[in-house]
Amino acid sequence: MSSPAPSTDFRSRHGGLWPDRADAEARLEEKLARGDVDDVQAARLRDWMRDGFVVIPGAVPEAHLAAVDAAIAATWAGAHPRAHVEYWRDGVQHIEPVQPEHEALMAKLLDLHAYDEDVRRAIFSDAALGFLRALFERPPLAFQTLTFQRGTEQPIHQDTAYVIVDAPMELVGSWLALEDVAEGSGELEYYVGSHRLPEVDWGSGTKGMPAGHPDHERWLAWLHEASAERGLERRRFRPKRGDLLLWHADLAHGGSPVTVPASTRRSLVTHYCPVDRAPGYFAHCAHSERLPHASGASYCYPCRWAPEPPHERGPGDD
Ligand SMILES: O=C(O)CCC(=O)C(=O)O
Repeated sequence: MSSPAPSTDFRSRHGGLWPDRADAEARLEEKLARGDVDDVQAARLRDWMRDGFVVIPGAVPEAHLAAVDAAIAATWAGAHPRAHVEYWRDGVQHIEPVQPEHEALMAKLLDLHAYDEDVRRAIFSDAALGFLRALFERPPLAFQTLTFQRGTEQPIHQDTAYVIVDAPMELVGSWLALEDVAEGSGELEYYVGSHRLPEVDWGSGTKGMPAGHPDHERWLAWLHEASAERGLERRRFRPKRGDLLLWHADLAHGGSPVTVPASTRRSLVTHYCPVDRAPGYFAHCAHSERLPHASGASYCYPCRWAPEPPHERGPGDD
């Protein structure tokens, strides 16, 4: 896996997107003057540069959300035999083909965008694509989706440690609310502005954390300490159904504790990079090609089984 050449223009040794450049404000003014972005997009880009995330209310229309609900229900009922779930039991991770009984285990559905056009329409909403195009300056590639029913209680982390792209800082996450999110349901939480925390060096030559690194727990604790030292606000996301939050590759975020045990918090999470970048799994496992979508974006997915012709490929085929 390659990393972009280090540049003094960026905070990170691994480069980034134009809003990460030292002269991002001036670049934004130029884009406004040229008409490349409008006032609404410019305000969102300023939020992004300052806070490391942006919220777009009502990003996905109700009819499209209802179609996603139906796609999820159909998947649980067995409509996509190749679809997989991930769940944890006694500290052990399980990834298995979907079975109806998984639904009760708080399992997350993996990569539904691979099977379902209604899911693709939702992850490529006009609102999401407008913002991603402005950030990437080229079309996006959706390379992973996760469908949650409940709060994850995942410790606050930066995706760059776990979600690998050959240009590590050219990664964006999105969180689409599939229902109104209530207090105590394990809301997504994040430190506002934490995308600017000092960069961690795992000694791997990339931003990815080598599996089982002995400093993992220390790093998780440090994210809280460093955010608190800088007075960064720890905020919880309580969206309405259809609201979308997009976050920067290095925003420290996670799932808050579930204090109302039976509560659901249904959401669809997507990871995107620019279409000319490669997700880390391209080097390690069978995967689809970059498949064009009618929206102008592209998508791909890892294969958790032998590749099927014609558009699935083996590791390192690219
Ligand atoms: O939804 C959550 O609780 C956390 C999701 C998350 O952190 C991620 O997908 O990177």
